[in-house]
Amino acid sequence: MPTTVVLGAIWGDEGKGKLVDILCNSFDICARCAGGNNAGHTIVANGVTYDFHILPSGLVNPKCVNLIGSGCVVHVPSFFQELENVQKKGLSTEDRIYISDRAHLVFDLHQLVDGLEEVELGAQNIGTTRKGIGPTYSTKAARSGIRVYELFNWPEFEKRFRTLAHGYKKRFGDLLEYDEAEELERYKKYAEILRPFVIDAVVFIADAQKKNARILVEGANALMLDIDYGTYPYVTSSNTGIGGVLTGLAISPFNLKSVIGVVKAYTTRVGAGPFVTEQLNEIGEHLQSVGREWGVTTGRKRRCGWLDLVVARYSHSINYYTSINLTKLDILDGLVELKIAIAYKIDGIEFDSFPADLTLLEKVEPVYHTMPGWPGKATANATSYYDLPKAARDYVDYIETFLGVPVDYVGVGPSRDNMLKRG
Ligand code: 2SA
Ligand code: GDP
Ligand code: MG
Repeated sequence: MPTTVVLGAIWGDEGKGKLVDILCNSFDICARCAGGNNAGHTIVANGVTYDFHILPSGLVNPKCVNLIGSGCVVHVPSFFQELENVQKKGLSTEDRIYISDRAHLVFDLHQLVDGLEEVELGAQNIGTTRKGIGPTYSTKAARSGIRVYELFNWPEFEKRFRTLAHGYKKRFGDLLEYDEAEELERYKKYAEILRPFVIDAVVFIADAQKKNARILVEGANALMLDIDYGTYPYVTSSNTGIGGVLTGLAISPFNLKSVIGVVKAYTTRVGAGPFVTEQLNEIGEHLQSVGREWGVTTGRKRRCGWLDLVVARYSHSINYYTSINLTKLDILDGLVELKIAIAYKIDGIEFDSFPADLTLLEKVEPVYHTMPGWPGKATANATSYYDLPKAARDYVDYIETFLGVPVDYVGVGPSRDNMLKRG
């Protein structure tokens, strides 16, 4: 049975959660493959707004079983807090959420270190969510990280935990105000209550594939935040692109039949780093306020600018999208003129690829294609694609032709109902 993957195509917050929730109706399993509770996925269903961070968005659909895969990093207190929050909103989670025993644990210690590293970087800071993501993937790569299953062998866990804390204390000295004994004590309790959620996810995914279960993979963050292909070092610390799906879930590459790239009708970025089409003017402010562009995890204002198809094409050349979900088209309602970056210029010379070298990116001037908006008409809450103003359909057609990928879904509002299926 083919697996579908939903991936953020740009710098995140494109509306992946909403698409995952809509698609979940046709899937048995929803699986996160990478990242941790730095992610913030919003779903508006039946008048209720849910924000998911480490939990997969498939929890809103009562028939869907959810997995936090081996490539993820899990802060256990936040996992339980989030579970409680969604239960309070009426979702039943019993026997519907599992964690891979190979996933790495994020400790409060990692979160403190995340903050200290950001302070150390000063003006060059990454603008992380301070959820401990970078330090946890760093200790994973350095082979001093601790995996979920280790919680169930307490003497060994305690030894490795103390070694980890000792290493950080040596590195940060008095700057690290941290109560090691207190955190360790809490994990003794977590070891008991976490057990029913922990599974061998390799066996789980292999069995699911044998049984022809329908698997939906929920990407977190987005390609331009990928540790290898994003705007390094202004990235998160996992593989947020298609590569992370295979390593994070041990899913058969031959089952991947559909990769949906989620692209916002304009561009946003939260945190530091290059952003060629950023609009530090009234257009940027309009997109930020009308689009309600605030971080779901940190509440930070998101930076806003025009759609950048150079970035989208680069993203497609890595993730090989089979279709696109264009979201938040309604936020462009009311604008007289729209711009789309279609090439970059450095020192008057035009090129159409996305450079790895950040010093080159600093010099880039975007080459814009200008299109008319649809002032006086609205896309918000449209119920059929063909009811959209002609100029809005032209905007969608332009993106589709430029990327050579069908735009199969168009978002015109935050709710489950505000998704137009094309074709
Ligand atoms: P981190 O915390 O180490 O992963 O941060 C590294 C960079 O990755 C960015 N990042 C994100 N970008 C967009 N959305 C994210 N999730 C939240 C949301 C963000 C928030 O849905 O709004 O609430 O601020 C997310 N998570 C990480 C981050 O900004 C750094 O640039
Ligand atoms: P994700 O991280 O990709 O899941 O996206 P976020 O939840 O961080 O941010 C997307 C925001 O846009 C959320 O507040 C969504 O409810 C909202 N949203 C998603 N699609 C649309 C859309 O088509 N139109 C509007 N107006 N809002 C949308
Ligand atoms: Mg988000």
